[in-house]
Amino acid sequence: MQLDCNGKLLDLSRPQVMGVLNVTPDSFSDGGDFFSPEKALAHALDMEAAGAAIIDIGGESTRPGAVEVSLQEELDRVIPVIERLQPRLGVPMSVDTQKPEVMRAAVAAGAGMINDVNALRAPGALEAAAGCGVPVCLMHMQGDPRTMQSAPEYDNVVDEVHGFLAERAAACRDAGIPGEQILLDPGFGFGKTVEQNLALLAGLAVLTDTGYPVLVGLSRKSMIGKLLGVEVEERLPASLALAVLAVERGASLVRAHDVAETWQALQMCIALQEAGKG
Ligand code: 9MG
Repeated sequence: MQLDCNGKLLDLSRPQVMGVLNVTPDSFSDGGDFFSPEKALAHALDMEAAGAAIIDIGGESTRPGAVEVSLQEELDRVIPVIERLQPRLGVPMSVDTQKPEVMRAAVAAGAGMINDVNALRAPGALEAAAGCGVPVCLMHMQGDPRTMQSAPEYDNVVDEVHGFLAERAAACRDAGIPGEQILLDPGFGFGKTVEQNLALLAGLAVLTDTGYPVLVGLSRKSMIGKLLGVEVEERLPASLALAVLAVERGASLVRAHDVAETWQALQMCIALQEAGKG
């Protein structure tokens, strides 16, 4: 399965890594590391060389408690980076944004996918994404980043996340986005307790059975810290384990900070799948 991402292809016939590029001063694990355009560019090229099949570029942190940034600030952070990477990257870029104006400007600058943690619910976002003509990733989030971790509640987290994503996918199709351009994401850590995250991972087949490719973001997330008592910079082994567990349950795309290590882990899943044992 190949997705056309604004002229660059994303091959989802096998699991792939989405490299994280946060052009922010305050993201939870790498805030400030790639805030200057030069550092952002170098990091994106490094992630491509390490095996990333797509680079996800965001200018607004979505960590719990993050403050919103203005439209102009977000544009100023991401658009110059996308413009400069467009001729230099062989792999596509996605733009991590909730704002319709950023979606349009990013795709005009060369981005090939929209990654919206708000599942295109902002006013005008659905229409903007449909007009852009690129694939979209719809993520589930209960609440918003400022409040989402205060007391998340579900009767059945797997059914509720599935129902929400199915409804958003239908809204996308009604707005003219073809089904082949839709990815789903359960939104690990976005308004979920550790137990709810684990239930979602255990029940991931409910999402992969929809036929839409499933993206997961588990890299360095706080559920690892809460379960194991380890700091952000010590979460690589658990992040790799979670990536493999997600791929074993049918995930197609793994959003990760540590691209080389994650790609190495996924290649073992692929080897087993290709040997007919996976
Ligand atoms: C931007 N961002 C941060 N975490 C994420 C996750 O888990 N999934 C997606 N799609 N985007 C994320």
